[in-house]
Amino acid sequence: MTPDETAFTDTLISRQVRERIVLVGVTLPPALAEGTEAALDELARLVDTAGADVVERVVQRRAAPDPSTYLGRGKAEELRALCEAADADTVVFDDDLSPAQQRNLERILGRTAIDRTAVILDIFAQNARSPEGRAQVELALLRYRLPRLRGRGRTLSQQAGGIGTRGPGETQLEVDRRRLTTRMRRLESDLRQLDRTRRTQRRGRSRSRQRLVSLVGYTNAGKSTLLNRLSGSEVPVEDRLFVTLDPRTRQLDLPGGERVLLTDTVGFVRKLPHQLVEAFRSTLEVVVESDLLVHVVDGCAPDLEGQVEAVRRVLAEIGADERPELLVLNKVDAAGSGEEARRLLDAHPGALAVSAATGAGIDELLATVGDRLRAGDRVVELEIPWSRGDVLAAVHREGGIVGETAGEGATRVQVVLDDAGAWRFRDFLAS
Ligand SMILES: Nc1nc2c(ncn2[C@@H]2O[C@H](COP(=O)(O)OP(=O)(O)OP(=O)(O)O)[C@@H](O)[C@H]2O)c(=O)[nH]1
Ligand SMILES: [Mg+2]
Repeated sequence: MTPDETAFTDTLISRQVRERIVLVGVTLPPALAEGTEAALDELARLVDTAGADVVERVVQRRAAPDPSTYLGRGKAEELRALCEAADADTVVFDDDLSPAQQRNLERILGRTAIDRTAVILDIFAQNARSPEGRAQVELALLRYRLPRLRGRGRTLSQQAGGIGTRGPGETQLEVDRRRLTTRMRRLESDLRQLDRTRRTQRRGRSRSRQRLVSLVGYTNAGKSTLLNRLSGSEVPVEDRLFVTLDPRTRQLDLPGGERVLLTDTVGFVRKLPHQLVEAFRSTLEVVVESDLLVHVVDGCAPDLEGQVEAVRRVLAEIGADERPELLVLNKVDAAGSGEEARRLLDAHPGALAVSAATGAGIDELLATVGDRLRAGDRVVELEIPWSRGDVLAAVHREGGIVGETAGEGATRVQVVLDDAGAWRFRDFLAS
């Protein structure tokens, strides 16, 4: 491996010592301070998961973020005094900081300033295990770092190996930038290769017409516990955020005798960094192609509706918001009588309450999954131009053909398709 191809796996929060962290949230109108407090509670959990200790939290109200220092210079100077008193190593902002804001803040604060995105990237970097997961996370980290290279140049230069790595007339910053983009291109090409392999495997599955069910939801909602409960497997489960990064797929036998594939994948969170969503796009493709999404909600979490909303926002970002969804309130053994849990069930007719831990409600869940998959079946009329023999062949493979007639330059086919099938052939629906 040349120096330009070595991995940049160092993270933004130190793993050698537990850093002392100050959290900063800003309330912008019309938001309420309570919302900011709740966001900071979650940020504290993220920081703890990343391996650091929160020593202070600050909530500030502002009319609008300051473009150069986010907080405003005066407030940033007050924050510096507070950091000194608390002997803090790093300040974590709940909102995204632009590279310039970050740089200016670091200068005023005299210590590292990072944002929520960086903390989430850090956790992912710690949890990634498979080669693909690691490549995805590293790519997301580099995309985050590239525009911030000036501020972080020191860290990268230390890794660069010094003498011999710098080309004639290149500044250290240029060297860093070149190494970083070379590495990014390498990762992108590795990921494309992995994606091609997966596509081939998927084509095999689509020929067998096995239905696909995906578990989605907020991180720590109990998706992996539910996968284990439903399929009798033993994927890792922990009371930590983002334990699962690599998707796991298991066979699942439904009460009707049908066998489907059940996939557990990465959990979502509010403001999931778009760099991660991008990098994980191919992993999350299984979600986009699912016949049914089982959306698992943690009945013990604060602000259930807010979490449901955050998950749906990520689903929309990956293009899976039109997939049929079954809402499942988990952990009812611990939260069954909770006021918020009851409100969620009232607000979403058809939602089920289960406990992946005790097995309560699981039989009903399995029966409902079967019903929902079958409910999608219907006869659809398609009009396929003669020039699209490939599409006609695909329809024959996937659906039960009811009737077929030749028309003007096109074949009209009546075929039984499920939701996913109808969606796949939506461009050929006869008017
Ligand atoms: N009380 C209770 N705890 C549960 C239940 N299901 C899961 N848990 C706990 O919730 C925590 C998270 O469970 P996981 O299955 O790892 O959650 P996940 O959604 O896969 O989380 P990530 O992969 O980290 O996003 C663990 O401590 C589980 O033991 C349940 O039905 N009741
Ligand atoms: Mg999990």
